[in-house]
Amino acid sequence: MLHLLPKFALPALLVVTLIAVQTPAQAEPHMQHSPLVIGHRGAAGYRPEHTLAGYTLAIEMGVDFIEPDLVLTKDKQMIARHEPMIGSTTDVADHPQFAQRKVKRMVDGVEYDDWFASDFTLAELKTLRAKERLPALRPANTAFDGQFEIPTLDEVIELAKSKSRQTGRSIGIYPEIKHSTYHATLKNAQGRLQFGAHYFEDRLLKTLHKAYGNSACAPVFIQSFEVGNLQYLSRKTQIRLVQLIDADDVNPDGSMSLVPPYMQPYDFVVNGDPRTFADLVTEQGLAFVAGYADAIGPWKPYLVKTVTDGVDRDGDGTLTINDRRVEGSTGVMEMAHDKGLMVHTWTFRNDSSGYGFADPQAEMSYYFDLGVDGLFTDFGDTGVAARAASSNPGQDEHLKQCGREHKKPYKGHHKD
Ligand SMILES: [Ca+2]
Repeated sequence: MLHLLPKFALPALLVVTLIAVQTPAQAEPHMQHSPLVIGHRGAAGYRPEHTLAGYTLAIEMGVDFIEPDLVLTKDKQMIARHEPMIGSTTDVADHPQFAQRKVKRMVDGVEYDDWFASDFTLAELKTLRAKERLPALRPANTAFDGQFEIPTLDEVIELAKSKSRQTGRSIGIYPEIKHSTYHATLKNAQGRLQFGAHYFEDRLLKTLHKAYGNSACAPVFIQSFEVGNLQYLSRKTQIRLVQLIDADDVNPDGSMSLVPPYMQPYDFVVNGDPRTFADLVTEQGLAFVAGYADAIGPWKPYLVKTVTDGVDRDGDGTLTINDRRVEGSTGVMEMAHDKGLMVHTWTFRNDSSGYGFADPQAEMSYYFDLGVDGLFTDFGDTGVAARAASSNPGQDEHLKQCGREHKKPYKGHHKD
C-alpha cells in the first residue's frame, strides 16, 4: 500500500528496487562454454586488431570470449591496444599535428621510437583510425584501414553485453593488463609518476566490478605476463586470473628458447627474481602460480613438443615450422590440471605459426583433443569448427565455482 507510506519512503523504495534489478552479476547468465574459443585481439585474421568491428565479427563467428589488450591514455582511460606504442596499428603518422609526439622510450628494457598512448588524451586518440598491423600477410584487411576508432574498455564491455543479450550466449571478455610495471613507473615531463603503482589494476577492477560484480562467475578472465600484479589482484577480486607464459622461440629439438625480453616476467627482471617463464610451468612453478591464479596461458609449444627433423611433411618443397614432427604432450597441461589450473593456450592462426601442423583446423582440433580448456585464435570461425570436429566439442556449463571462495590466499612474500 504505497499511499500509506511516508512521502520520503517512495523514492527510497524505488532506489532499492532499481539497485536490486540492476545488480550486474545477477544479470549475467552463469553459463560458459567449455572448452573456450577466444577471439584473439578480436578477429585479427579478418579485421584490423582491437576494433569493435573485429570483436563483433569474432562474436558472430561464435567465439565465447573476446580479448581486449589494455593500455592507459594520458587522461588515465583504458583503451584496447596491444602495446603502448600506437604507430603500427593506427594512422597517427598521417596526423601532422602529432608529429612532435614521436619519442624514444624504453618499454620492458627495449627502446622504441614511436607514438605512445600515454602521451595522448582519449579525445585525441579518438581522432585516429585503426590500420592493419600485418599488411603483407593480411592484404585483404587493409581495405578496412582508416575506418575504425580505437575502442575503450567500456565500449568493449558494452558490445559484449549487448551481443550476449542479442544472441542469448554468454560473450565474455578476456582483458590483458599490458606492461604493468611500465605503466606503474612511467614518469611525465615533470618527473612525477604518471599513473603510479597499481593505478592500472585498481582502475580495471573498479570497471569490471561495476560491470560484472566481484565474482568468479563473471564472464571475465584477467591476464598478464607479469606476476606481482596478478598476486595483487588475487587479494582484491574473485574475478578469474590468468598467468601468461611466454618464450622467445622454440629450439629445433623442441625445447624452449628463452631470450629477453621474452625470458622472464618483467617484474621479475626489475626485482631480481631469477625465475624464467619456463620455471613457472614446472611442478614447483605451477604450485606457485596456483597460489594466486586460476589458469595459465602458455604459448602453445609449452604444451606440445615438436622437433625439426628435415622431413617436408606437407610436401610443398620447403622446410618450415609447419613440417616439424609432433611428439605429443610435454606434460605441462596435465601438471597444471593436477594443480587445479585451467589451461588456455595461444595463438592459433590460419596464415602462420602452425608448429607441426600445415592445416590450422587440424592443429586446433589436436589441442582440443589433448584437453586444453581454451585457445586464442585470430580466426574464430576456424576455432569454432576445430572444436566441433574434435573429440572435445564441450558444452554450455554452469560455472561450478560460483558463490564459493575458490581462490587460495597468496601466502608468499609480496610487495603491495
Ligand atoms: Ca613444407
